[in-house]
Amino acid sequence: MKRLLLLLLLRVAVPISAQPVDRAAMAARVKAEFLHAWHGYEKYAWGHDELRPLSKSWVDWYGQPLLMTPVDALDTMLIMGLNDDAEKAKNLIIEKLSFDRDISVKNFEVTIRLLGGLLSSYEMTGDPRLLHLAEDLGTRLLPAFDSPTGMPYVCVNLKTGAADDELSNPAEVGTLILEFGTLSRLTHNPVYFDKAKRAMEQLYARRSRLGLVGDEIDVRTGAWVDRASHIGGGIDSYYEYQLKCSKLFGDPECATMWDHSIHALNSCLADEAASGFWYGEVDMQTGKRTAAEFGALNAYFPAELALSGDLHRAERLEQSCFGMWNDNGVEPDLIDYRDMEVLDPAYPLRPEIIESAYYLYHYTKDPRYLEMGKTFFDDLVRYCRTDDGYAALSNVITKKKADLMPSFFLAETLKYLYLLFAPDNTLDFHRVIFNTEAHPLKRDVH
Ligand code: DMJ
Repeated sequence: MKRLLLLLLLRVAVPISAQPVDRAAMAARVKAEFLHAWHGYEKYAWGHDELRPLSKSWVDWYGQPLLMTPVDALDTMLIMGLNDDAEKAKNLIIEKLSFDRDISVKNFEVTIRLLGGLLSSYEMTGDPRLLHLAEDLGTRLLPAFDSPTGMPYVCVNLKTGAADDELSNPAEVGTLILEFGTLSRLTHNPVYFDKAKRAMEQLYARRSRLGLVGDEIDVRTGAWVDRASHIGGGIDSYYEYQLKCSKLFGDPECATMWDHSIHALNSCLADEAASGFWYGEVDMQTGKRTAAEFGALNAYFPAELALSGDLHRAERLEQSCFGMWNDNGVEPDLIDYRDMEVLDPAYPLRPEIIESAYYLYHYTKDPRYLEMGKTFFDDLVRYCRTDDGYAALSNVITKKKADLMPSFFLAETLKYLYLLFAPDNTLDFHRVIFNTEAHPLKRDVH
């Protein structure tokens, strides 16, 4: 209790600068740091998936390169106006990226990073070779959906189409429709949208009478394996895609799913605690509270609430998240919000809390969110910058670094920071929907 009181006092005492944030100067700083990280990738990991910033080496997720970082980073470069770097990255992708590989990949990760990145870069450049790569990838991923329920297996072999791993979760089942649906729209082939929509509907049909889903599901039998219901990792973007599917495609069923889901989340998971407003964890069948855990991944939710029009809850939740960040100077991956105890001290350079600040600034124009963004950026530079890139933290309390610069740092973390500070017309917010990896996909709006 003493610890909680102390933390609350410290949090109130976080200084708010008397000077307004200089947006242009901040945008220039973010862009410079993006280049610093990208040049680290270029120097030590060119042609591979991700930079290892401490050992100055590289990693390929599946033993063969799928160019995770260049594909994830390309639209950020285009948004930042880094045209020469973007051209070089695009040439690498076109010359070297091949999906004709005998490797079993995670459908979810490859969809949100590679399919999403290729599609948004195609929409920005109009280069048909990017769409061709996206279509090839989407076709190779389709066998993942060949389960008895239509919910995808976790992994699929890009060459043979062999799909495996039936123990999945709502995020992996339900975070595909923005990318697959956009691919359908651009290729005029409905098969991609239809498969992803069916998977979503099958999952939604298995919600409890409270309207909640659990943490793990068997895609062969459709039976729940873990009944823990929350908005964090493993479930998070299932909700995000219900809302965004309704906005990107004007899809009425997705809109209904979101309406029912958000009602259930606000009724069963929303939680008032001494440390703020949160969404916790309950049993999906009984609604009984099972944990008071929240983490860096959950911090996407203020953005969803804001996008749905619920600014009140969005602002309160982002304030709680900001407290979670400030307690250690960087947010941990998981806390118990009853006493703010750190349960998982890692920080893998995640974007979600920044994404939410960007959405909230867009909707409210409240300079508080610029201040927040500046805090996030300054702390990132202070604790995560290395000689040749940026490193995740293995522990936010000790600030010990880890040898990893995930591709989403360039796709999301720095993109959302840049967009927060860049001129409002840098990207027309109403004309795009960001996939869960921050790849903006064009809406059909006039
Ligand atoms: C990203 O790959 C995506 O944002 C995903 O939805 C969640 N995990 C990471 C970022 O934290």
